[in-house]
Amino acid sequence: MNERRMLDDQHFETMIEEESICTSSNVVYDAPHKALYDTPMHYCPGCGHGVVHRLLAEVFEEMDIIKEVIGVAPVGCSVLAYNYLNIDMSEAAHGRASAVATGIKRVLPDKLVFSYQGDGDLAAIGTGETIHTCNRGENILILFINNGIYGMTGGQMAPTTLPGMKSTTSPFGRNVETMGNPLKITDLVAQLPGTVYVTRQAVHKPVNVRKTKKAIQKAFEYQQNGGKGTCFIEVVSNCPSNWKMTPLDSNKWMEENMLPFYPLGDLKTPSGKEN
Ligand SMILES: Cc1ncc(C[n+]2csc(CCOP(=O)(O)OP(=O)(O)O)c2C)c(N)n1
Ligand code: SF4
Ligand SMILES: [Mg+2]
Repeated sequence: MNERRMLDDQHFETMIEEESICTSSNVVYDAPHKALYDTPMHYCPGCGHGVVHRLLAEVFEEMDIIKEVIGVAPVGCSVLAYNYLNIDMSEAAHGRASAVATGIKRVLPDKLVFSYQGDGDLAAIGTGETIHTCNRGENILILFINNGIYGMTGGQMAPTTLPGMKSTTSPFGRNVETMGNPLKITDLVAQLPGTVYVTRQAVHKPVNVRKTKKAIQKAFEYQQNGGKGTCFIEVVSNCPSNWKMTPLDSNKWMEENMLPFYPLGDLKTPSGKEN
């Protein structure tokens, strides 16, 4: 038997082995096919947006609310969220997602409404809408993906950019003397009487992915049970492309630099118990 033939036989055996293992009865983890379209996402490898989309889809399927949820997509990298989530969705002009979500919820109070927004969208262009939506206590979920940068437009400084953090508009690092302090908008909305559940999570590790999913689920459960105000979930995330790091390095950097500044955990819960 020549060497080539031996390799072919080995390859064949491996294939047979894989075929007998990869059967539908052996599947332990699969994509949420009902709530997520089976299409490639445009997000960069390692970007947190894709993980959060998946979590949303899992929650929709598990809570059986696919037909009841309405999402509002922002302007930013997640502008195309409606191409991935198989639910009713609307697009909003830059920063206005929570205002659009307010309108939808008021017209269709039985629907479960959420906005999905980046930090530039929510904490810069839409600061006014965010604060007033939360202060009015609209019964919606605001899902806020904070990667500390304007991802879509090429990595400009955002209100959430850390002190000393480099961006295309702060190439020597953010100088708070001239560029101002980063805005901890989640801490701010937690102080408003209209918010009922405010939490800060992440998706860089399995344990954090699970906690974020739990938070999303809780927020929809509160809304389903009548809701007593705005739910606000910040997900501290990464932007490997504009941070100019590998996905792995970006998660490490995020943990070492973003999390001390934006600590994870509940800031406000309906029961008043924070963790
Ligand atoms: C009124 C207005 N200002 C600016 C822009 C340009 N713009 C599009 S996306 C974006 C940044 C989005 O950043 P972020 O919300 O943090 O989302 P990310 O891409 O980081 O997820 C900007 C400034 C615009 N489309 N409309
Ligand atoms: S540019 Fe950044 S935020 Fe946008 S998809 Fe790529 S990694 Fe994600
Ligand atoms: Mg951003």
